[in-house]
Amino acid sequence: MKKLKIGITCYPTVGGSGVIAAELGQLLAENGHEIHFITSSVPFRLNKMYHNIYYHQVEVNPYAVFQYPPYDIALASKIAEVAEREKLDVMHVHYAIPHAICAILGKMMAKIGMKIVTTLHGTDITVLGYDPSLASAIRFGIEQSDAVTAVSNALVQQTYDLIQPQKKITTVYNFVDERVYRRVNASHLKKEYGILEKEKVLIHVSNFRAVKRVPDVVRAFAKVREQIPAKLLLVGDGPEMTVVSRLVRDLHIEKDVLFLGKQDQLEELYSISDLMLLLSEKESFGLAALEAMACGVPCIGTDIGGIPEVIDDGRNGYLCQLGDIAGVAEKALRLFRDPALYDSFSKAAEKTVTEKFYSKKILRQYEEIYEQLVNEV
Ligand code: GMT
Repeated sequence: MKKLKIGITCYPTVGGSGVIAAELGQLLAENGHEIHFITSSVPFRLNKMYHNIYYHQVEVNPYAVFQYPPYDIALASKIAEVAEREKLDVMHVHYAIPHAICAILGKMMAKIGMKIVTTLHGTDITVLGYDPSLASAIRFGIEQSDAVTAVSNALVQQTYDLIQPQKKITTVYNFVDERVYRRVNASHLKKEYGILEKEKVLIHVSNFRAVKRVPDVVRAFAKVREQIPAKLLLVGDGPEMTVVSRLVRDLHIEKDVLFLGKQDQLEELYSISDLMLLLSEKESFGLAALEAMACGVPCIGTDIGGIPEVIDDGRNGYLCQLGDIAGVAEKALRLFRDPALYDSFSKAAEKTVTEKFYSKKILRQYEEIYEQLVNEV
């Protein structure tokens, strides 16, 4: 394939969409494309030097008269500046609003023929899509993009239901970097955290927003722990943390719940875990579940959004109804009490990643989209 100049915009802070954008940029660079990140700070997973990855910072003017700093305008101007100077072939933005709108505006300012690819990640549709004041802007961003992808079939359907755009939306699943996400020897961590060999380790990783239903995770864990020795690793931080800490205290399980805060090197934490819990009420994909599965950790998730496209119920994990805490605990115990069943789930989890969500396969799907657009007359 012809090597392209590709701009990428995402929210660079911790979050699945930023992770995917940063890792996609690295894989594209490894395939010989020239990558220009145009973001408000360096994407947090972008921690290796590549000669063909550039980073252009969006500076927002703090002019006192502005009640709200104009990030969108600053980003559009930066996209225009970079696109024009570097002659970008493609601008790939993650999130319909504001990023697709900024790319459309940037392209108009730059007056060049660059193509715009927009990837929908979830909350831009499943939360903002319910706001009537934003729905037309989201529809505009989608319809004016040259190609639109979404991270699951469920999200494609939700976008059509909520936003009703006249545009083809293609599912391109998320992926993990298999070189990073694999089972590693991190047994020293167990000792350091004071986790006993006989204890099962459950893990939850998220940004602790209300949609993640972390209290359900804690309640399900408390039921498991009534039956077998177990520890819960809570990884991440966010608005629900106070509620979660209070619940842990009220349930008197403080000594078995470890609040680890925001962490890198998640593969080490997954490698000491036996089960991942993702009990969200909205989840367009569930990248954290995929990362855990890549390390051989089965996952129990809610039967919501894109989670059933990641968890194959009864094969590599289990699905439960939202809020079915007793069901989650019962399924976790079933797995822990049957080592042969557990082993088959763990192997199936790894296989799902290498077959359905293999990074090279997903990379190729994005490359084909870019290729088709730049070859259009
Ligand atoms: O889940 C979040 O709160 C973060 C959000 C984001 O923008 O990073 O995650 C969304 O995108 C991820 C990557 O595609 C998906 O794995 C998450 O399922 C999705 N979150 C929701 O739909 C709530």
